[in-house]
Amino acid sequence: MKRMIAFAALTTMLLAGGAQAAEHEIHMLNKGQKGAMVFEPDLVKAAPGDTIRFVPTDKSHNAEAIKGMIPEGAEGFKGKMNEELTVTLTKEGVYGIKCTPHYGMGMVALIVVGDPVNLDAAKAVSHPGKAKKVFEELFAELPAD
Ligand SMILES: [Cu+2]
Repeated sequence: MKRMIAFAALTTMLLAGGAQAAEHEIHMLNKGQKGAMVFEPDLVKAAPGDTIRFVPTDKSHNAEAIKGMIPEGAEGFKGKMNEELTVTLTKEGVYGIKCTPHYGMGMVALIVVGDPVNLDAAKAVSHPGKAKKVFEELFAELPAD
């Protein structure tokens, strides 16, 4: 009997943990608050297990994890053009995201899941065109420790 109660408590805990996972929406836009071709918001703070939903609000965009800008052990992803992409991020760290056709125009986003354990590695990645400046600004918004 005792064992059953313990099991029930564990199940409740697991269910509660699942319910707490949040979903974050990032819109892919031709024009946003920061200008043309943007992810909005372009900086998301999430907890491990949270889901990110990339919404193709405007056409001709996608979301792709940038090589070298995801935590070790995390799986990369690449969304199809004009399609919604939902990813669940379980590994702690920062995730750099680009829109494949608008990377050089600075259409990038940064997602921080828990501790930014791979921050240095992610910062060391080089970017084309305007993406370099946008990432510098995004990294500057993170709390220094
Ligand atoms: Cu785009």
